[in-house]
Amino acid sequence: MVYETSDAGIPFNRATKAPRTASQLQIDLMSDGYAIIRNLLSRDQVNALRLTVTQHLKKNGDYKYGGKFQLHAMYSVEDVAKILTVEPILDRLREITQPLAPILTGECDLMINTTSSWHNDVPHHPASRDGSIFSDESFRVYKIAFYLQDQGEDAVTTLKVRPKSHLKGRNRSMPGRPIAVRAGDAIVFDVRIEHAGQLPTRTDRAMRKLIERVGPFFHLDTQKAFTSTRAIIRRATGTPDRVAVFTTFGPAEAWTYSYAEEGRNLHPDVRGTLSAEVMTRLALNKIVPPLIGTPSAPHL
Ligand SMILES: O=C(O)CCC(=O)C(=O)O
Repeated sequence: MVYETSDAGIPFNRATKAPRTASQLQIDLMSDGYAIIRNLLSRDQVNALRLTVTQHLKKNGDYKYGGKFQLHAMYSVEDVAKILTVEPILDRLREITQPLAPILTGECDLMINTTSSWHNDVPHHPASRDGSIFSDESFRVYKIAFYLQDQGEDAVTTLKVRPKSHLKGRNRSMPGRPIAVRAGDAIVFDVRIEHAGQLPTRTDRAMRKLIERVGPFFHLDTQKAFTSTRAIIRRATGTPDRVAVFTTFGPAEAWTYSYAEEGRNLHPDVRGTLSAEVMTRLALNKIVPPLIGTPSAPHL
């Protein structure tokens, strides 16, 4: 289901299994595992964010998957924290987690030109192993994704999801669906849903294999060499950069704390603070500040 930014917060009032106060957006997320919100960022915000991310990742971040990543970016890039905490975005987070307050887990990724195969974002959670995370309908942890360029239905860059797979676990037989967006739209998806970004091409895979084989003889950082080789090919073919920002949130309830705790275990050394301006915005909008990266997490 696609939402216009002007639809924000319309209460849903029909007889359904969901609470009477649930919005249609909440219902769609629970049932399909994803939703699109059009025009959540203005053209100026998109341009500013794209420039900020591109410049940051020139000198910072990690080489991975043929591109570069910055994890926990709200701490390292103030302008990203500022744009992600504008009111229209926070209003949507509140709508999605209502009647509970939204919590930011602290996961906030910037990426440029990475490839990604089909996966979900919960493989590290213990409840993934026995599959119980997929059968619990009360699980509501989401990523909000901003792709900072248009990505059409047929483009290789377009995010693909397997609708409803958040309730089934890894299931390669379910059909994938491309989610076409324009820069400024947001895609919200359940972190359990199977999704894929720009799939590695045959050339990508062959190139990576070759670099992994010969890299050690030349003392090459294989991830960096893979990213650099892809960058040369992009430049030679005039392929524009693919840039995106993701942040993870959920309602102030046990699953969100437990998901964030597993993220904290994966990245125990992350520490961060947000500026007074961003903290004030979060407080005014009743959003719980990021869990990962702060000294200790509150528990229910
Ligand atoms: O590269 C993409 O578009 C997908 C990103 C992704 O898989 C993720 O954030 O979990």
